Amino acid sequence: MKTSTFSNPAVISFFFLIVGLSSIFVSVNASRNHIVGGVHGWGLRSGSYNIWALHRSFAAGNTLQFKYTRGAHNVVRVHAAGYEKCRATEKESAKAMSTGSDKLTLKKGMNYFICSFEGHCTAGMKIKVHAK
Ligand SMILES: [Cu+2]
Repeated sequence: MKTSTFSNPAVISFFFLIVGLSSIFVSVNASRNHIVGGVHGWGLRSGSYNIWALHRSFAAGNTLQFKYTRGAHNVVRVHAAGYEKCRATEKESAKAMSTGSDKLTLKKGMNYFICSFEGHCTAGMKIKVHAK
């Protein structure tokens, strides 16, 4: 008697195992959190945050966590122009994060963030990240 490959219980179990493992992998990947600047966090320092970002890969749905002393900085999601000019629009500023431990979810494509405290962005508190 010939049995179809797809009615074989071992094949079916293997199939569901693979589906299960892939979904676990996808959810782990989506929930990945990146602490901006690593142990140095988000602050005034020498060097660009884009160099930190260069050595990492980011996916849409990942989060960037900005850690700093509350009241010393903030985080504002801006557009490309705001990133270049170090200037957030009124609408963007209204959504500024300032808890000292802010998590922002990456959108597919380029994501731009700055600190909107006077002079901080021009001093280097800006980051752009490409999410796959
Ligand atoms: Cu700042």
